[in-house]
Amino acid sequence: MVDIAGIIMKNPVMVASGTFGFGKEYAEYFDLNKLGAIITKSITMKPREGNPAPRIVETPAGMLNSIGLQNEGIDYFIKNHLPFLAKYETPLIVNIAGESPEECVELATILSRESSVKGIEVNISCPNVKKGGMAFGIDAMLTEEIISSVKKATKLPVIAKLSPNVTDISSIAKAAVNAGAGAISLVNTFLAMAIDLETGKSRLGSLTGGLSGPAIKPIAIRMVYEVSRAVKVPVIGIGGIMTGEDAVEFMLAGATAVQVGTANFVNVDAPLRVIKGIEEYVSRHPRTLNLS
Ligand code: RRO
Repeated sequence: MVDIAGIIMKNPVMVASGTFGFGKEYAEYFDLNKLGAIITKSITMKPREGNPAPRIVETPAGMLNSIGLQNEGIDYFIKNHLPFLAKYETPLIVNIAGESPEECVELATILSRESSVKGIEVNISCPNVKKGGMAFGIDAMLTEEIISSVKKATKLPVIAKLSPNVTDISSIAKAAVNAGAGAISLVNTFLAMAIDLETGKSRLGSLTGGLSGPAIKPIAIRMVYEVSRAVKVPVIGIGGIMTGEDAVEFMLAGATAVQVGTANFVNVDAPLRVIKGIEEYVSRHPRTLNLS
């Protein structure tokens, strides 16, 4: 059992926002009840069309994305995605993104009325939007403002998802915890770029995007290490986790749980492989990692 701000999970493996849609496609391949928790793609108040194509580019040991927060809005989510997700016993955490503290408050208020929602992950770290997103998460004062507004609007556990695009991740994490975050997810993607040698232009329609995958793992682990020593709430490690061993590395650095992201695009059952890999590690090293 793993307790993240009162969200009780049967194992420490969650699926990262934006890499698992709303679960339906993956449910055709495995039982979603096997997951520690499900985190949805970020939701905004109004539908968003997202950024111009191309939106995804493969890079050495990673990928760039610039989806631009495409989603159908909260009303559509509640009507069309929530009933499906509510059928599972796996805790459901909804990731919210707003252009303003007010939008985040509105989203949290609406989601708090839904009994199937067990937690809110606040995305203050999207690198691909002009307003909100990373602009909040790279500023400790704005981080504190957003998280405390959301916290006042809901009794649900609030998780702050942080951006790695900062010089001092611990100070941002401390601001989020001071504001009432019950856990910290880190990291979102690294602002990055790739150039097409034939055209001489960016390979992404929006020029820059967020780098994820194994390329970022060591930096993410360093950040988890720093933050887990700076705050007293659980840290959820994210960044290039492909195997159980990767997940264990994050846990040994200080993470209480992990999220599998980019790996979901490589293997449809990536989170199950990670769960199995952690179990195998624990049976080989019962004293190194104690998850009971
Ligand atoms: O939609 C996106 O482009 C996106 C989001 Br909201 C995010 O939080 N992180 C990311 O890499 N892409």
